Amino acid sequence: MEREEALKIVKVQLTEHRYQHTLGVMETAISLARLYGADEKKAELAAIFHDYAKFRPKEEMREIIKSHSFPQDLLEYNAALWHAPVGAYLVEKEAGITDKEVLDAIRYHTSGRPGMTLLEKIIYLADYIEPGRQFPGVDEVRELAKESLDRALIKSVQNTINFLMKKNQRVYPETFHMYNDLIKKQEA
Ligand code: DGI
Ligand code: FE
Ligand code: FE
Repeated sequence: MEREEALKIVKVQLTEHRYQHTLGVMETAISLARLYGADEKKAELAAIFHDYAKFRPKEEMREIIKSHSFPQDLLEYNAALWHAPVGAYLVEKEAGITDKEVLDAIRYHTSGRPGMTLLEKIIYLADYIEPGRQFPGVDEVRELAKESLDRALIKSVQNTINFLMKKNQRVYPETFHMYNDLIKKQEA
């Protein structure tokens, strides 16, 4: 699918603010794909669709997770996690995207997971550092992203875990597994 068609499909699902974020993720993901040798067209497509389900009602997302082969433990954790796997499901069903690498990049863009593919890492990181993002520590991650994808990912997942812990929120185990996996590889 070409960029213009994909953007048109996504635009009506999002607020203007979230659409601008999506354009930022798209540009950042394409740059990272070029820098780290990933497929730029897949990065573009995954970025465009990554937040497709962001504004679906919670109840709809809960029902989709319950009635399909999603990890059911998602329901025990922050609902902010749900739009990623539900998005992968809906993008296939409603927009006809079938590329498994693209769908997995959407699926894991929030929680992360151990053993992330290059494309998954690029979408996760692009979502974190796109130009519209402003939270504390983001500039440090932007700098790291120019040198090392994994070091930038470690810093971003550390920041997210710290952020959740400061607010006394639960952390989805897959996020810890992503962190541990990246640290283990860095030690090796
Ligand atoms: O959809 P976006 O806002 O662009 O970004 P996202 O898909 O990374 O969602 C981020 C939110 O999810 C962020 O505010 C932190 C929150 N969140 C809640 N629980 C968890 C979590 N993020 C991770 N990685 N792990 C969690 O357990
Ligand atoms: Fe998201
Ligand atoms: Fe996003």
